[in-house]
Amino acid sequence: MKRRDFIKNTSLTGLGFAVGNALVNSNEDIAKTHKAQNHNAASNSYGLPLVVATWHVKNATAKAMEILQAGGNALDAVEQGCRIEEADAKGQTVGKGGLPDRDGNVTLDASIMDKDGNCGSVVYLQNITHAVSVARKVMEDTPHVMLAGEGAKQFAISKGFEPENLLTEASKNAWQKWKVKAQYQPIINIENHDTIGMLAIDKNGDISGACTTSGLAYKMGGRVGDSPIIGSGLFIDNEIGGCVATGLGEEVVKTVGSFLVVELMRQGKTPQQACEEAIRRIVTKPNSNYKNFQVGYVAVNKKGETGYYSIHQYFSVTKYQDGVNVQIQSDYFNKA
Ligand code: SD4
Repeated sequence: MKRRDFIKNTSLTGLGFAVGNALVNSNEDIAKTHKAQNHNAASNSYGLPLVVATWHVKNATAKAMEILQAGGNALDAVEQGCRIEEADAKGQTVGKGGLPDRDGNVTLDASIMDKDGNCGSVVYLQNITHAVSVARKVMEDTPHVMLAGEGAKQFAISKGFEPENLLTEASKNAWQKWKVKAQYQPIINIENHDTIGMLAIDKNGDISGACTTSGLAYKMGGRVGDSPIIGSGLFIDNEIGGCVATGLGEEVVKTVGSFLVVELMRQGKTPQQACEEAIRRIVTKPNSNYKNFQVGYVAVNKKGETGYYSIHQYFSVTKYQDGVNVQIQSDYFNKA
Protein backbone atom coordinates (compact mmCIF):
# COMPACT_ATOMS: atom_id res chain seq x y z
CA MET A 1 0.00 0.00 0.00
CA LYS A 2 1.57 3.24 -1.10
CA ARG A 3 -0.40 5.49 1.17
CA ARG A 4 1.85 8.45 0.49
CA ASP A 5 1.42 8.14 -3.25
CA PHE A 6 -1.30 10.73 -3.45
CA ILE A 7 -2.82 12.28 -6.49
CA LYS A 8 -4.26 15.71 -5.88
CA ASN A 9 -7.85 15.89 -6.98
CA THR A 10 -7.30 19.37 -8.34
CA SER A 11 -5.17 17.96 -11.12
CA LEU A 12 -7.87 15.71 -12.50
CA THR A 13 -10.10 16.08 -15.45
CA GLY A 14 -13.30 14.10 -15.65
CA LEU A 15 -14.00 14.36 -11.95
CA GLY A 16 -15.00 17.97 -12.12
CA PHE A 17 -13.66 20.56 -9.75
CA ALA A 18 -12.61 20.06 -6.20
CA VAL A 19 -11.22 22.21 -3.48
CA GLY A 20 -8.10 20.17 -2.74
CA ASN A 21 -6.51 19.86 0.67
CA ALA A 22 -7.17 23.35 1.93
CA LEU A 23 -6.33 24.19 5.50
CA VAL A 24 -9.43 25.04 7.47
CA ASN A 25 -8.94 27.37 10.37
CA SER A 26 -12.34 27.88 11.92
CA ASN A 27 -15.79 26.40 12.17
CA GLU A 28 -17.00 29.09 9.84
CA ASP A 29 -14.42 28.11 7.27
CA ILE A 30 -15.66 24.55 7.26
CA ALA A 31 -18.90 25.67 5.69
CA LYS A 32 -17.07 27.46 2.90
CA THR A 33 -15.14 24.47 1.62
CA HIS A 34 -16.04 21.98 -1.06
CA LYS A 35 -18.99 23.90 -2.43
CA ALA A 36 -18.36 22.63 -5.93
CA GLN A 37 -16.81 19.29 -5.23
CA ASN A 38 -17.56 16.26 -7.33
CA HIS A 39 -19.74 17.88 -9.89
CA ASN A 40 -18.92 16.84 -13.42
CA ALA A 41 -19.07 20.18 -15.18
CA ALA A 42 -18.86 18.71 -18.66
CA SER A 43 -21.95 16.54 -18.40
CA ASN A 44 -23.68 18.36 -15.56
CA SER A 45 -24.22 15.00 -13.90
CA TYR A 46 -22.78 12.73 -11.23
CA GLY A 47 -21.61 9.52 -12.86
CA LEU A 48 -23.12 6.21 -11.79
CA PRO A 49 -22.19 3.55 -10.99
CA LEU A 50 -19.89 4.84 -8.34
CA VAL A 51 -17.55 3.41 -5.70
CA VAL A 52 -15.92 5.44 -2.95
CA ALA A 53 -13.80 4.13 -0.09
CA THR A 54 -11.56 5.15 2.77
CA TRP A 55 -7.79 5.21 2.22
CA HIS A 56 -5.67 4.11 -0.69
CA VAL A 57 -7.52 1.07 -1.92
CA LYS A 58 -7.48 1.29 -5.71
CA ASN A 59 -7.43 -2.47 -6.19
CA ALA A 60 -10.51 -2.75 -4.00
CA THR A 61 -12.43 -0.01 -5.81
CA ALA A 62 -11.40 -1.52 -9.15
CA LYS A 63 -12.83 -4.88 -8.10
CA ALA A 64 -16.06 -3.28 -6.93
CA MET A 65 -16.39 -1.28 -10.16
CA GLU A 66 -15.78 -4.38 -12.25
CA ILE A 67 -18.83 -5.92 -10.60
CA LEU A 68 -20.94 -2.80 -11.05
CA GLN A 69 -19.97 -2.36 -14.71
CA ALA A 70 -21.00 -5.94 -15.36
CA GLY A 71 -24.45 -5.08 -14.01
CA GLY A 72 -23.83 -6.49 -10.54
CA ASN A 73 -25.43 -4.97 -7.47
CA ALA A 74 -23.89 -2.60 -4.94
CA LEU A 75 -23.97 -5.20 -2.17
CA ASP A 76 -21.81 -7.66 -4.11
CA ALA A 77 -19.55 -4.81 -5.14
CA VAL A 78 -18.76 -3.61 -1.61
CA GLU A 79 -18.29 -7.13 -0.28
CA GLN A 80 -15.96 -8.16 -3.08
CA GLY A 81 -14.10 -4.86 -2.92
CA CYS A 82 -13.47 -5.17 0.81
CA ARG A 83 -12.30 -8.75 0.41
CA ILE A 84 -9.37 -7.50 -1.69
CA GLU A 85 -7.98 -5.57 1.29
CA GLU A 86 -8.78 -8.35 3.77
CA ALA A 87 -6.76 -10.84 1.71
CA ASP A 88 -3.76 -8.51 1.37
CA ALA A 89 -1.42 -9.67 4.13
CA LYS A 90 0.69 -6.53 3.67
CA GLY A 91 -2.17 -4.31 4.84
CA GLN A 92 -1.70 -4.15 8.59
CA THR A 93 -5.06 -2.83 9.73
CA VAL A 94 -7.48 -5.15 8.03
CA GLY A 95 -7.98 -8.91 7.66
CA LYS A 96 -4.95 -11.12 7.26
CA GLY A 97 -1.78 -9.41 8.50
CA GLY A 98 -3.71 -6.99 10.71
CA LEU A 99 -1.77 -5.72 13.72
CA PRO A 100 -2.82 -7.55 16.89
CA ASP A 101 -4.13 -6.34 20.21
CA ARG A 102 -1.66 -5.92 23.06
CA ASP A 103 -1.85 -9.64 23.84
CA GLY A 104 -0.87 -10.59 20.30
CA ASN A 105 -4.34 -11.60 19.08
CA VAL A 106 -5.61 -10.37 15.71
CA THR A 107 -9.29 -9.58 16.17
CA LEU A 108 -11.48 -8.31 13.36
CA ASP A 109 -14.60 -6.12 13.20
CA ALA A 110 -16.76 -5.81 10.08
CA SER A 111 -20.21 -4.76 8.93
CA ILE A 112 -22.32 -4.62 5.81
CA MET A 113 -25.62 -2.93 4.97
CA ASP A 114 -27.84 -3.21 1.89
CA LYS A 115 -30.36 -1.08 0.03
CA ASP A 116 -33.28 -2.45 2.02
CA GLY A 117 -31.76 -1.51 5.37
CA ASN A 118 -30.71 -5.06 6.17
CA CYS A 119 -27.42 -5.30 7.98
CA GLY A 120 -25.00 -7.73 9.58
CA SER A 121 -21.80 -7.46 11.55
CA VAL A 122 -19.13 -9.38 13.39
CA VAL A 123 -17.03 -8.20 16.30
CA TYR A 124 -13.90 -9.64 17.87
CA LEU A 125 -13.71 -12.29 15.15
CA GLN A 126 -10.51 -14.32 15.16
CA ASN A 127 -8.83 -16.60 12.60
CA ILE A 128 -11.15 -15.81 9.69
CA THR A 129 -9.77 -13.54 6.96
CA HIS A 130 -12.98 -12.43 5.28
CA ALA A 131 -14.85 -10.82 8.14
CA VAL A 132 -16.99 -8.81 5.71
CA SER A 133 -18.34 -11.99 4.15
CA VAL A 134 -19.12 -13.42 7.58
CA ALA A 135 -21.01 -10.19 8.31
CA ARG A 136 -22.99 -10.71 5.12
CA LYS A 137 -23.82 -14.27 6.19
CA VAL A 138 -25.00 -12.94 9.55
CA MET A 139 -27.26 -10.54 7.66
CA GLU A 140 -28.63 -13.10 5.23
CA ASP A 141 -28.62 -16.40 7.11
CA THR A 142 -29.44 -15.54 10.72
CA PRO A 143 -32.23 -13.74 12.57
CA HIS A 144 -29.56 -11.50 14.15
CA VAL A 145 -27.57 -8.42 13.24
CA MET A 146 -24.34 -8.96 15.18
CA LEU A 147 -22.28 -11.97 16.24
CA ALA A 148 -19.23 -11.73 18.49
CA GLY A 149 -16.07 -13.64 19.29
CA GLU A 150 -16.16 -17.40 19.47
CA GLY A 151 -19.82 -17.51 18.38
CA ALA A 152 -18.99 -15.51 15.26
CA LYS A 153 -16.03 -17.77 14.53
CA GLN A 154 -18.02 -20.97 14.95
CA PHE A 155 -20.79 -19.54 12.77
CA ALA A 156 -18.22 -18.70 10.08
CA ILE A 157 -16.76 -22.21 10.21
CA SER A 158 -20.27 -23.66 9.93
CA LYS A 159 -20.66 -21.62 6.73
CA GLY A 160 -17.48 -23.03 5.22
CA PHE A 161 -14.93 -20.35 6.14
CA GLU A 162 -11.49 -21.87 6.81
CA PRO A 163 -9.83 -20.89 10.10
CA GLU A 164 -6.25 -19.69 9.69
CA ASN A 165 -3.51 -17.83 11.52
CA LEU A 166 -3.92 -14.11 10.69
CA LEU A 167 -0.79 -12.93 12.52
CA THR A 168 1.92 -12.56 9.87
CA GLU A 169 5.62 -12.43 10.74
CA ALA A 170 5.68 -8.70 9.93
CA SER A 171 2.79 -7.94 12.27
CA LYS A 172 4.21 -10.20 14.97
CA ASN A 173 7.56 -8.41 14.75
CA ALA A 174 5.89 -5.00 14.94
CA TRP A 175 3.92 -6.11 18.01
CA GLN A 176 7.06 -7.47 19.69
CA LYS A 177 8.81 -4.17 19.10
CA TRP A 178 5.82 -2.31 20.52
CA LYS A 179 5.87 -4.52 23.61
CA VAL A 180 9.30 -3.21 24.61
CA LYS A 181 7.70 0.10 25.59
CA ALA A 182 4.10 -1.08 25.65
CA GLN A 183 2.71 2.44 25.67
CA TYR A 184 -0.70 2.83 24.16
CA GLN A 185 -1.86 6.11 22.74
CA PRO A 186 -4.46 6.92 20.12
CA ILE A 187 -2.51 7.35 16.94
CA ILE A 188 -3.01 10.29 14.63
CA ASN A 189 -0.42 9.31 12.09
CA ILE A 190 -2.33 8.38 8.95
CA GLU A 191 0.14 5.64 8.16
CA ASN A 192 -1.39 3.63 10.96
CA HIS A 193 -4.91 3.63 9.59
CA ASP A 194 -6.36 1.88 6.65
CA THR A 195 -9.58 0.32 7.69
CA ILE A 196 -11.59 -0.02 4.55
CA GLY A 197 -15.06 1.46 4.48
CA MET A 198 -16.69 1.32 1.07
CA LEU A 199 -19.87 2.74 -0.43
CA ALA A 200 -21.24 1.84 -3.87
CA ILE A 201 -24.15 2.87 -6.04
CA ASP A 202 -25.07 0.42 -8.77
CA LYS A 203 -26.63 0.99 -12.18
CA ASN A 204 -30.09 0.83 -10.62
CA GLY A 205 -29.15 3.69 -8.31
CA ASP A 206 -29.21 1.44 -5.23
CA ILE A 207 -26.69 2.00 -2.44
CA SER A 208 -24.86 -0.48 -0.20
CA GLY A 209 -21.88 -0.18 2.11
CA ALA A 210 -19.37 -2.25 4.06
CA CYS A 211 -16.57 -1.72 6.54
CA THR A 212 -13.83 -4.09 7.73
CA THR A 213 -10.86 -3.66 10.05
CA SER A 214 -8.51 -5.23 12.56
CA GLY A 215 -9.21 -2.15 14.67
CA LEU A 216 -6.62 -0.10 16.45
CA ALA A 217 -3.21 -1.68 16.78
CA TYR A 218 -2.34 -2.79 20.33
CA LYS A 219 -5.84 -2.12 21.63
CA MET A 220 -6.93 -3.77 24.86
CA GLY A 221 -8.04 -7.37 24.53
CA GLY A 222 -11.80 -7.39 23.84
CA ARG A 223 -11.90 -3.85 22.48
CA VAL A 224 -14.46 -3.26 19.70
CA GLY A 225 -14.46 -0.13 17.55
CA ASP A 226 -17.01 1.69 15.44
CA SER A 227 -16.64 -0.34 12.26
CA PRO A 228 -19.07 -3.16 13.15
CA ILE A 229 -21.57 -0.87 14.88
CA ILE A 230 -24.38 -0.01 12.50
CA GLY A 231 -24.90 3.76 12.61
CA SER A 232 -21.37 4.44 13.82
CA GLY A 233 -18.87 2.97 11.36
CA LEU A 234 -21.47 2.47 8.62
CA PHE A 235 -24.97 3.52 7.76
CA ILE A 236 -27.05 3.28 4.59
CA ASP A 237 -30.47 4.66 3.81
CA ASN A 238 -31.20 3.93 0.19
CA GLU A 239 -33.57 6.88 -0.08
CA ILE A 240 -30.91 9.31 1.10
CA GLY A 241 -27.33 8.02 0.92
CA GLY A 242 -24.65 6.31 2.95
CA CYS A 243 -21.63 6.98 5.13
CA VAL A 244 -18.57 5.12 6.42
CA ALA A 245 -16.06 6.18 9.04
CA THR A 246 -12.39 5.61 9.74
CA GLY A 247 -10.09 6.67 12.54
CA LEU A 248 -10.49 6.54 16.30
CA GLY A 249 -13.65 4.48 16.63
CA GLU A 250 -14.42 5.59 20.17
CA GLU A 251 -15.01 9.15 18.94
CA VAL A 252 -17.22 7.95 16.09
CA VAL A 253 -19.32 5.83 18.43
CA LYS A 254 -19.84 8.74 20.84
CA THR A 255 -21.51 10.75 18.10
CA VAL A 256 -23.12 7.85 16.16
CA GLY A 257 -21.24 9.37 13.26
CA SER A 258 -22.41 7.59 10.12
CA PHE A 259 -26.07 7.75 11.08
CA LEU A 260 -25.60 11.42 11.87
CA VAL A 261 -24.14 12.11 8.43
CA VAL A 262 -27.02 10.35 6.68
CA GLU A 263 -29.59 12.18 8.80
CA LEU A 264 -27.92 15.50 7.99
CA MET A 265 -28.18 14.66 4.29
CA ARG A 266 -31.86 13.85 4.84
CA GLN A 267 -32.25 17.39 6.18
CA GLY A 268 -30.84 18.76 2.94
CA LYS A 269 -27.09 18.94 3.47
CA THR A 270 -24.75 17.78 0.72
CA PRO A 271 -22.50 14.83 1.59
CA GLN A 272 -19.62 17.27 2.07
CA GLN A 273 -21.59 19.55 4.37
CA ALA A 274 -22.86 16.56 6.33
CA CYS A 275 -19.34 15.16 6.85
CA GLU A 276 -18.12 18.56 7.99
CA GLU A 277 -20.95 18.95 10.47
CA ALA A 278 -20.35 15.46 11.89
CA ILE A 279 -16.66 16.33 12.40
CA ARG A 280 -17.71 19.64 13.98
CA ARG A 281 -19.79 17.71 16.52
CA ILE A 282 -16.62 15.91 17.62
CA VAL A 283 -14.20 18.80 17.70
CA THR A 284 -16.53 21.24 19.44
CA LYS A 285 -17.23 18.98 22.40
CA PRO A 286 -16.16 20.46 25.69
CA ASN A 287 -12.56 19.41 26.35
CA SER A 288 -12.23 17.67 23.00
CA ASN A 289 -8.60 16.66 22.54
CA TYR A 290 -9.11 16.25 18.81
CA LYS A 291 -5.51 17.18 18.03
CA ASN A 292 -4.52 13.80 19.39
CA PHE A 293 -6.68 11.63 17.17
CA GLN A 294 -8.16 11.33 13.75
CA VAL A 295 -11.63 10.62 12.42
CA GLY A 296 -12.60 10.66 8.75
CA TYR A 297 -15.99 10.32 7.09
CA VAL A 298 -16.84 9.42 3.51
CA ALA A 299 -20.41 9.96 2.35
CA VAL A 300 -22.44 9.60 -0.80
CA ASN A 301 -25.96 10.71 -1.61
CA LYS A 302 -28.56 9.26 -3.91
CA LYS A 303 -27.48 11.55 -6.76
CA GLY A 304 -23.91 10.26 -6.67
CA GLU A 305 -22.42 13.33 -4.99
CA THR A 306 -19.65 12.47 -2.54
CA GLY A 307 -18.10 14.12 0.49
CA TYR A 308 -15.15 13.44 2.77
CA TYR A 309 -13.71 15.26 5.74
CA SER A 310 -11.41 14.56 8.65
CA ILE A 311 -9.83 16.05 11.74
CA HIS A 312 -6.46 17.67 12.08
CA GLN A 313 -4.94 16.21 8.93
CA TYR A 314 -6.19 14.89 5.64
CA PHE A 315 -7.06 11.32 5.01
CA SER A 316 -7.07 9.71 1.62
CA VAL A 317 -10.17 8.54 -0.16
CA THR A 318 -10.34 6.40 -3.29
CA LYS A 319 -13.12 7.14 -5.72
CA TYR A 320 -14.01 5.31 -8.91
CA GLN A 321 -16.45 7.33 -10.95
CA ASP A 322 -16.82 8.24 -14.63
CA GLY A 323 -14.11 5.74 -15.58
CA VAL A 324 -11.51 7.28 -13.25
CA ASN A 325 -10.14 5.36 -10.26
CA VAL A 326 -8.27 7.89 -8.21
CA GLN A 327 -6.96 8.71 -4.77
CA ILE A 328 -8.02 12.04 -3.30
CA GLN A 329 -6.94 13.92 -0.18
CA SER A 330 -9.78 15.05 2.03
CA ASP A 331 -10.04 18.52 3.46
CA TYR A 332 -9.76 18.61 7.21
CA PHE A 333 -10.62 20.57 10.30
CA ASN A 334 -7.65 22.24 11.94
CA LYS A 335 -8.51 25.04 14.31
CA ALA A 336 -5.12 26.63 14.82
C1 SD4 B 1 -11.53 1.37 14.84
N1 SD4 B 1 -12.25 2.87 13.13
O1 SD4 B 1 -11.46 0.20 15.16
C2 SD4 B 1 -11.41 1.73 13.38
C3 SD4 B 1 -9.97 1.91 13.06
C4 SD4 B 1 -9.68 2.56 11.76
O2 SD4 B 1 -8.24 3.07 10.10
O3 SD4 B 1 -10.49 3.15 11.12
N2 SD4 B 1 -8.49 2.48 11.27
O4 SD4 B 1 -11.65 2.28 15.68
